[in-house]
Amino acid sequence: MFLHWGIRSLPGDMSWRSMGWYAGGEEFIPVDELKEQARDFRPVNFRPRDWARLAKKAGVKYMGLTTRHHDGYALFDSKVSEFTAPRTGPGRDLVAEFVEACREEDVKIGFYYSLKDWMHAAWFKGPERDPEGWDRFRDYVHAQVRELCTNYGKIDVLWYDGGWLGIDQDGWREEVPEAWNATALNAMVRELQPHILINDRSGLPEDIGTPEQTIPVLWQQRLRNPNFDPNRPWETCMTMNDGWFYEAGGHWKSTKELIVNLVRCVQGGGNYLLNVGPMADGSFPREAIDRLTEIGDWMHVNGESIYGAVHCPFRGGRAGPTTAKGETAYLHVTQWPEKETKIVGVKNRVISARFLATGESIRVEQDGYVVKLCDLPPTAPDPRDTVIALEMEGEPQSYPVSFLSV
Ligand code: FHN
Repeated sequence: MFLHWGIRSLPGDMSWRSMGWYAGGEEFIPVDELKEQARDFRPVNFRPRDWARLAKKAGVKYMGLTTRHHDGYALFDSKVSEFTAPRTGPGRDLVAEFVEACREEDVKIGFYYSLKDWMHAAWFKGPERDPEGWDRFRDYVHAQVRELCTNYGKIDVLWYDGGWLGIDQDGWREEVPEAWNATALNAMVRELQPHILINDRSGLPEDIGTPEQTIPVLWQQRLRNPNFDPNRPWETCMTMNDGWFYEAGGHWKSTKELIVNLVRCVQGGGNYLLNVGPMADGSFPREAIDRLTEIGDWMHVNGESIYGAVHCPFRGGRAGPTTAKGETAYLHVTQWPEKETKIVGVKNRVISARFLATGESIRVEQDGYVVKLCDLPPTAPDPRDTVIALEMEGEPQSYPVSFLSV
């Protein structure tokens, strides 16, 4: 679970003007106005234990919170900034409360940290035009990262963002690790947090790829980030509706779409970092609560096809995506075929088939590389995604489907 929360949760819509010049933010928010808005940030309904309980019920394994986003407002106590939740507004260290709740619920902890900070004019000028100002700004960034990695115990993921200094000729973001002295920064992080996972947005590959709002498929190399490598750990970060921060209304993805996205991430060998934008008072939007609760119900009986599962070598055809674990293949039927469905390209023998949620057996016929699942009920047992488990003789294998004709 990704959590975008802070003073940018106040407007409740995405109309709030951005200072991000790259986003075409013509209407800039004067710094004084931004600081004034921070005084309205009153998280009176912030109950991080409730966040963690709902996340855990949804099957979430780790939660990443925006400790400081581009607007410069830190949810944690910092010796190098007054623009923080403990000193401006709530008078609380919200990151400390978040960390404690995650530990109480045994959910792993991720810190999102934006390298970019609109409160520092040097960021807008850049290292070339303001080398001295940039050095001071970079020292501020290093100091805050050190605070995050020192003051809150064991942290599992450090999720940088906002490291780009410009946009290259192809429209890709130019993340310049030298500008952040990222090698030294991440060496410090690993010294303080030896087991931590660091994402690729300080400009160095580090441990995790971070495709955004898109789910990579194995053969697709060039995504939002030309450095993306599908053969190393990655997670797709994605909004549940249209915005990262709280936005009333807008288009909310259905629970089915979110479950299918999760399956497609696992099918591609990655994780799904699904975002929630809590309201400024700290409560979750009803739409997010409903979707997380439904995802949890689905995960409760189908989690076996997700946790520790990987890419399945054969596809599910029109029925839907597939995942695999050990000697079991999982067909995620998202387009219900009525009576029967075929899987093509299966190289080894299918021993049995069953509905994963209920254990009910399914009659299966296999003729060479074609497997037919027969006598299926007329309607989908789970219209979001009905998972069928195929017990195989050995780990699932496939023929190169392109050489097969059915
Ligand atoms: O501008 C941010 C955005 O608000 C959000 O934090 C995403 C999450 O990956 N990152 C940037 C846009 O790519």
